[in-house]
Amino acid sequence: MTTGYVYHEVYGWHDTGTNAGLFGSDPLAGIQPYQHFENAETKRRMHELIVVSGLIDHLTRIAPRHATEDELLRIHTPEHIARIKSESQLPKGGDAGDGISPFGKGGYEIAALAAGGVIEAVDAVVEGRVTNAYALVRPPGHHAISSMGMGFCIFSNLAIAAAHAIAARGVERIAILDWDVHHGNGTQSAFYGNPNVLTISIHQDNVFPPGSGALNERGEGAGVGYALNVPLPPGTGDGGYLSAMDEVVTPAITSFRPDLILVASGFDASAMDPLSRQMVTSAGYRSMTTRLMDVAAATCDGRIAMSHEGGYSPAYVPFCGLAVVETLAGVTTVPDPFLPIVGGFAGHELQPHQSTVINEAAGFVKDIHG
Ligand code: 9RB
Ligand code: ZN
Repeated sequence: MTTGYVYHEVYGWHDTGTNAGLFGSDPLAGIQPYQHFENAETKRRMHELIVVSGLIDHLTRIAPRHATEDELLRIHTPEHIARIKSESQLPKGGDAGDGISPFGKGGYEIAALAAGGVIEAVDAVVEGRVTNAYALVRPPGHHAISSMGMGFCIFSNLAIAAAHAIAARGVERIAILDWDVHHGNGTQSAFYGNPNVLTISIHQDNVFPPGSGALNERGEGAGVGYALNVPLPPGTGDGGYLSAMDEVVTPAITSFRPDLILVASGFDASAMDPLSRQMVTSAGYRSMTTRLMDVAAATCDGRIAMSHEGGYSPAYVPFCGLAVVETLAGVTTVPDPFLPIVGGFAGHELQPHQSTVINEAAGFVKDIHG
């Protein structure tokens, strides 16, 4: 078993500027310049931990490439691509589309390298060069829709890679799990009418995008039943997340019988994240990965490719990410020093109000067929 790994230093050069978290500085309104929430640090530190821990010696490095315009066009409109390309040439760059997702000069090329990095990870898995793969890319992708970027995302990296696998590699059925704490609206919208791509998003109920990702978003037309959402209440910890894996994700993927499993892997459901109110620990992410590898072994010879999304705790994301990539590779390196603290928080066990949501989503699994 081998695990592929994509990273490039220039992912850290995607420049989101000096926004105070979300908002541009505005001294007259009391907003002091700071860092954008989506800055390089969490991802750069995860990569460095992968190197320093020695995990890198167990991984097969995969070089990213730029996604071509034709590859981007499988998901995005020509107008969106042209606008990003032209703003990318401006001295101060532009914005992905919603006014809170800035990018610096050359942002187009870095975003195309993120999408192309995920394509390369998927190709390596589909061609059997590796069993599974993790693409530690930036900018993230799962909120970007056909006509615009949003929520810090420029291009829909994972949807572009899935469309590539189908159009260029003959893959027929793909299951996409999104465990980022926010709703994977962009990935979902790309395949909303498509019964050959199952999208499952586990997220904190109604955080971002506002009003997106409710239980009743289930697909349209021929795709009805092939979008699943599990909007967990705030405060959900390892028990709730593992229950969602056991009661919804595993049965759904087992029924669907995919050829390939993709994961939008954000770490913003962690117990240390500043943008959400969930409590997942590195042990939780480790167990979720094991659960997914088990269902992948049973359905698609273990083929999993993961694409990095959000996660905003510079201290904790590296240990959550390490746990996932270690599990994919079947090795352990350094322990998570935070685990005794965050694992000791009260409330990790599955709670009744979490079960209510999970059971409702589990009720939709009967409509999924292979
Ligand atoms: C603004 C809003 C956001 C936008 C994006 C995120 C996180 C994305 C992520 C969080 C909050 C709303 C500026 C809503 O990590 N995805 O994985 N907030 N955006 N309203 N307004 C005015
Ligand atoms: Zn997120």
